Amino acid sequence: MRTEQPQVIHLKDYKAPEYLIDETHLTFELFEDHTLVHAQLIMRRNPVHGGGLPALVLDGQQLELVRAALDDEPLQAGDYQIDAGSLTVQPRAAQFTLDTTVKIHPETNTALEGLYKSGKMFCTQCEAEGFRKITYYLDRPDVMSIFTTTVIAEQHRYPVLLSNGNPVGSGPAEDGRHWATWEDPFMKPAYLFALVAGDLWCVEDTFTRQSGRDVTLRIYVEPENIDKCDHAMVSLKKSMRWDEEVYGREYDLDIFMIVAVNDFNMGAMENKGLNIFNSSCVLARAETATDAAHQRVEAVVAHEYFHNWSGNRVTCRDWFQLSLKEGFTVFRDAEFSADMNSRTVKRIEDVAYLRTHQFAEDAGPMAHPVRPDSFIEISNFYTLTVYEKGSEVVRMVRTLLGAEGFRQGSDLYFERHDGQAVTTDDFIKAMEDANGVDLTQFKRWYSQAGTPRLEVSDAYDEAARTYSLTFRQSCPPTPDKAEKLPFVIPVELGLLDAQGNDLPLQLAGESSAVGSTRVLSVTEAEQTFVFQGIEARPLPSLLRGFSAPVKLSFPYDRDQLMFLMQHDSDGFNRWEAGQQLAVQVLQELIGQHQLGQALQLDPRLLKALDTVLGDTSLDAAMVAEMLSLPGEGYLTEISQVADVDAIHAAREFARRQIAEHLFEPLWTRYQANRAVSRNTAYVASAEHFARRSLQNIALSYLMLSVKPQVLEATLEQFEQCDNMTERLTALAVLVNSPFEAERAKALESFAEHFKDNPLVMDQWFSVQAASTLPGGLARVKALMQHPAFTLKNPNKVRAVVGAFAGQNLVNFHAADGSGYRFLADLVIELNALNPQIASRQLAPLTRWRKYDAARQALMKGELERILAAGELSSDVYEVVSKSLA
Ligand code: 0A1
Ligand code: ZN
Repeated sequence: MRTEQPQVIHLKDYKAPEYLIDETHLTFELFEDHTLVHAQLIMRRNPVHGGGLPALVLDGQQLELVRAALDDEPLQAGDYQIDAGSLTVQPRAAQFTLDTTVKIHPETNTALEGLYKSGKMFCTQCEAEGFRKITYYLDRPDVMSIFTTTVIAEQHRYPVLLSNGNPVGSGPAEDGRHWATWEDPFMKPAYLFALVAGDLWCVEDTFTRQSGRDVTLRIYVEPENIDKCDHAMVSLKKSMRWDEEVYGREYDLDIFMIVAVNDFNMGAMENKGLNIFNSSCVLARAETATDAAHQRVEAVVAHEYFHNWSGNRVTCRDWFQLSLKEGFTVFRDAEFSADMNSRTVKRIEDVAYLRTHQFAEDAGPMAHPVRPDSFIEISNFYTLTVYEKGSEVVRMVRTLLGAEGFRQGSDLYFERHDGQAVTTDDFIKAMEDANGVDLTQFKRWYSQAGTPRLEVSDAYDEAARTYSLTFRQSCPPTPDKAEKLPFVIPVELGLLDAQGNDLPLQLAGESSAVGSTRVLSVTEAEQTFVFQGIEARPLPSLLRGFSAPVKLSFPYDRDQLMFLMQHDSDGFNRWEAGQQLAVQVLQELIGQHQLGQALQLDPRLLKALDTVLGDTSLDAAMVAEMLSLPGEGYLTEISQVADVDAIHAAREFARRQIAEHLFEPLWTRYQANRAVSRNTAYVASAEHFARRSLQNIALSYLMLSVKPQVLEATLEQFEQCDNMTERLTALAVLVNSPFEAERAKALESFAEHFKDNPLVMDQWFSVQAASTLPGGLARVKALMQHPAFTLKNPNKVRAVVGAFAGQNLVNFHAADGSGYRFLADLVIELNALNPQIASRQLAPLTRWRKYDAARQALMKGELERILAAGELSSDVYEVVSKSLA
């Protein structure tokens, strides 16, 4: 809970630490009703500062100080000051040793930050500022130290004792206890510290580094999950090889460990040599995890592994630099996934996610630059902007420099800053120095919030045979800044002739064409590019591969979009043309609904989708992506004022029309793909993901027809399949269907079968919470009474509350405000249990500006009620107060 007035921390106030910690020696004595932490810190005055010995202020929260000594002399009460957030002592020399012992209570820690218990095991989460809940320390990323950790616990309950680095000793202790000591030879900040104690089993493998040395790999899980680790292990080995091949980065310790825990606030954590994972991001096997879950495991394992270089060996100077490690690492994991699976499909998924969620954040009250200027609670800044937009910024650097130049830049960055805590400016400087370029203007992507708009118009001059494109960029005001300076926007493009072929591209002033797809740098508020030698008016394909995170507009008509859908040589832009066509058609339906007119679907959308369905040369996953209409969340994001009911009605109408008019081709493709699935054992590979994704989207359309043969097929798939992807889709299709008896029976048999598997039950919860059938809130409340539900487990909260407020928009935004009231009550309750989760669940309420006046009033009313609830954590306080500002 917030114990003092919330303080705003500013980047401009950064000051190097007064003292450094060369060595950190920790001993943990774990008991059932408390834990003792002994810390010995070998410290010295930071030489970057002048003389004098200012007071030493160590961070510490919720710690009971048992003992403190300075250079072996016990400190008496008057020798130090303690307040809610710190311990202050006065050093007497430039070098000294500080010993402390504190008592803490992991057994009652429901915030899941610091040392806590997940089920029967002890584990830690220290990023960003959790270490201060473990011991008094300089808990900031620019204080790096060598850690030695001893863990002492009851042998029987906690046979496995782990920490960072290499194991250096272990043995029995008194009273049925035992100990283990770990030494991490690499300097690291406290946020990378980790400790685990529990009754765990592990799968073990080895990886041989390019340079020849072996690394031991271990994945630790609770015994019942030992059969669900293979996919993560394979993913880990692929990641290690990929980082060697693509970035020239080898692993550095003799052992790399992953531990799966059930109670975890985020996806996973890159602690040095000892990654701790939300079990949902490690455990996967065909029977219990979907294709999406398999891909997520592969991506998160890679992400955490890649942090070993982009984050651990080179870390952040302060938390404003978070995107230094997160944006870069998301970019690295996205490229890894693209290399392992379908590159175009991965890009489509990422862009759809960015445009729905990050663009909404960038347009809302919590909008902030990729490198924020200030915060109250750093936990609130693990955002889509820092992660996903941050990754887009790194991607643009690569687009501008080319793959080779980018690699030279990253080599220089790692070499120059190994072992240091640095800034995003240092990252860009390495890119500049390695390539001899000036990225000063480009750096505005780090300092200016908001999503730029890029309006494009064209002109064709028949006499001169020139074609010109004019770009106008602007960026809406955000809470931090009203006026924005122009960005550097890399626009990758091509020009299509009447046959759909890319034309050679020769800009005015160039002596010959330079390729048929190229990157233009738009750097001014308005800028025109002229192409020469163009025989007839071409059709531009703009922002290929989504080369910049902007809102692009060009006045395409629907026939032109259909043409691009079929002919664009850029797979991403073929999909994008289909999306834009669907957006135009859906917006027309929304308008009709608002005017009370009968809905009339433009048949061109049906024709375009029919063509896609009939194109057997197209990758099945691409067909599935192109059949997916833009989501309600995206349609909300691009509306001035989102009409929730009209959006839902329009989209559902279009889906039904598609099901009706394209029943035959959908049925054919469903049956063909289901037949293959029926006769093929599950494989987690791109080709198999593709088949199942087409099969499953086809089934979800087909069910809208309510035909008996589709019900029969759904039940057959539900009962006979060998994997969770097919089973869960069949269940979701039934849950959203009018077949009540079949729905109830399927839900019951699923729950009976999987009741002991919490991750599968999360899926069972979330398909129901996301069902847009009427009565959503009542269903959600009933789900929360289910014995498998608990507010203490973040995955359960996300599965029920997150799915309801984030995906079930018609029900959450019910006009009577019942959804809002429910969420506010929940946030107030969660605030006391787990502030980070409470604050994340709040996001949908903060978007009130998007809705009509009546809903705005209801949403704001709930935010005000939360604010008045008192005893707010800094996490919740910051989000609520900024949303109301
Ligand atoms: N660094 C981790 C994410 C993470 C951040 C904060 C956490 O607790 C508040 C936990 C994990 C990553 O990017 O994977
Ligand atoms: Zn990360």
